[in-house]
Amino acid sequence: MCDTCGCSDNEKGYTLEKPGQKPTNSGNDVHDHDHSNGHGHGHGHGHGTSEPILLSTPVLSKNNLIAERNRGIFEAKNIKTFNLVSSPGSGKTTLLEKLIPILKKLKEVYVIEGDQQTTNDANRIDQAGAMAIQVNTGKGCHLDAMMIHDALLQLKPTENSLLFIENVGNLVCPSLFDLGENSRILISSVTEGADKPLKYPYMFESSQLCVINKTDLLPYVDFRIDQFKTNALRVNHHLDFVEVSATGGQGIEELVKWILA
Ligand SMILES: Nc1nc2c(ncn2[C@@H]2O[C@H](COP(=O)(O)OP(=O)(O)OP(=O)(O)O)[C@@H](O)[C@H]2O)c(=O)[nH]1
Ligand SMILES: [Zn+2]
Ligand SMILES: [Zn+2]
Repeated sequence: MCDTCGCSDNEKGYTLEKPGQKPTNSGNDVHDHDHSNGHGHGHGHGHGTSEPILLSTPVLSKNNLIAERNRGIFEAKNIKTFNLVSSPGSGKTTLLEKLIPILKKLKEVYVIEGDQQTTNDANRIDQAGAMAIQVNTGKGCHLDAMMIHDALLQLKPTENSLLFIENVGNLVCPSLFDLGENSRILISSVTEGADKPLKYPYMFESSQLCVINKTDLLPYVDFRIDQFKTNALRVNHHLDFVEVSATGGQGIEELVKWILA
């Protein structure tokens, strides 16, 4: 997690940006230095310590309080919320591009996009026809509940809608941060290897659905789906699976059913 990188202490070091609009700067530019000097530190304090900061308890309990507030908003407005987590490039945005035109026929769809930099993904979602807002986390490697809370104030999702949160591509830190979502969907592509559930157990443990993506590439990669599932079930025996090809469209209907169930 962030014990050494200190990114959990990233208070207000992020920006919010809607496609075609100027970013809302959170004001506090705490990221004017890098970590290449070999010591871990939280942001917003001096460099006088070489001790890694143990952030877990206070940072996570503060996050959990705000996540509960988000959950209350979602429940009150009957907004079904999904936190999409994965390693970089597993196909989260491509999947959303496929899902949006289908889901839009049934409900309003909103997307909060999380990346360290760029509005590329929010622009892609905008093109796909859903309302999107981009959260740029700067050096932070995950979204937290406060970022979602702030993004909601701008996005203003309507009652009975669907909200997808595309987390920062990272199989480690996002697992620790409850955003107030209904479900966590982990996307794992066949190019990543069947051992990922064992290497990154917390993410698999904390997810409800695992989407196995890029199945069109199965003939070209050494990936055994049965082995992957066995590994994932060892970590979380409640985990559901849907096998898809986001680019080809196979399995998307089954994924839609899971989302609407
Ligand atoms: N062959 C194949 N390629 C895919 C599939 N899904 C996504 N890709 C490709 O994988 C690359 C990454 O896809 P993205 O949708 O940008 O992945 P992402 O998870 O949103 O990436 P980050 O937001 O950067 O973490 C792109 O070149 C996609 O075209 C798939 O089902 N099959
Ligand atoms: Zn981190
Ligand atoms: Zn993406």
